[in-house]
Amino acid sequence: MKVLIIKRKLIKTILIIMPILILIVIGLSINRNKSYQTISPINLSKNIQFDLTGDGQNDSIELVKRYNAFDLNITYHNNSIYLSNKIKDNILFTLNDHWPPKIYLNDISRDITPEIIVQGSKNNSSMCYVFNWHEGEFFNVYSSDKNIFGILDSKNTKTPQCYSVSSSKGISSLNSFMLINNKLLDTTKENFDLPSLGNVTAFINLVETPYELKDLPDIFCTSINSTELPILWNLNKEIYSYSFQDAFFYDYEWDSSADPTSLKWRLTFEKSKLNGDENDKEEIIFYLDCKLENSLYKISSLQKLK
Ligand SMILES: [Ca+2]
Ligand SMILES: [Ca+2]
Repeated sequence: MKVLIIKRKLIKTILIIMPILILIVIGLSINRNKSYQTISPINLSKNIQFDLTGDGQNDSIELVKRYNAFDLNITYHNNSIYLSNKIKDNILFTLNDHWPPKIYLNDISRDITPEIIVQGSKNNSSMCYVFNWHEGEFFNVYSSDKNIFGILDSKNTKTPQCYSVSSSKGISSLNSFMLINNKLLDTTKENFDLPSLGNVTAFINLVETPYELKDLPDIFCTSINSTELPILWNLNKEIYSYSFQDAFFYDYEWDSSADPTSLKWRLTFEKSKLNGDENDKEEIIFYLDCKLENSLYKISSLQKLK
């Protein structure tokens, strides 16, 4: 009789605890998805440490102003290097208040150590570099003056591919590569298209147009949150003008053939006061989500920072 009561109690306890455990697991997985889906560069104002050399020891990246230019200083294994020493003219980026450098870490070569992707401006034009750690040294494996850079197959079963493209020249300027065994493999001849580029380019044009449009082009998903589109009518274009600077993107959901179904974009624009002087400029940032809808990649979410 006693054994039966204990068994009942045990079953009761399990019935109470199980749903709680399931809820905790679901909650954790949602949180993991959330943090995974943010598309933010490294916050250089905080002293955040990363292992850039794959030895389990944290290293640090610091943005510094040096010789009238922006430089990146990396401290690792008691060494310290400037990434500008790894490129031809020794200037990563020129100083620019409304177009500061952004750093993204992503393991493009899938060897545990992240590649360092840096976007910024040199004499008011975009510049992008990829640095890779290999055999005890940092190397500049890729440089481009195109203003859009991103990664497809970023976290699926395929090898990640990087893409760069000029927003003004469009798809004909598309360039792509993979990093295989720390060597760059040019895949440009195999890639003719970039999912969501068409509608993101239309979005860039929409923001740059010097007046507010009455009707929006057909680039948004019907499911887009109704609070998000009004952002486009609140840009005060009678006072400000907008000029696209650069963008970074990656894919984060795929279909059964590992083709992307969802992509995230981060776009920066120069916001200038009409009739203002050179100092009346600032950077504004848009976050876009693009989803495959009826075989088109449409914008499913739009957010503005600043
Ligand atoms: Ca390290
Ligand atoms: Ca790597």
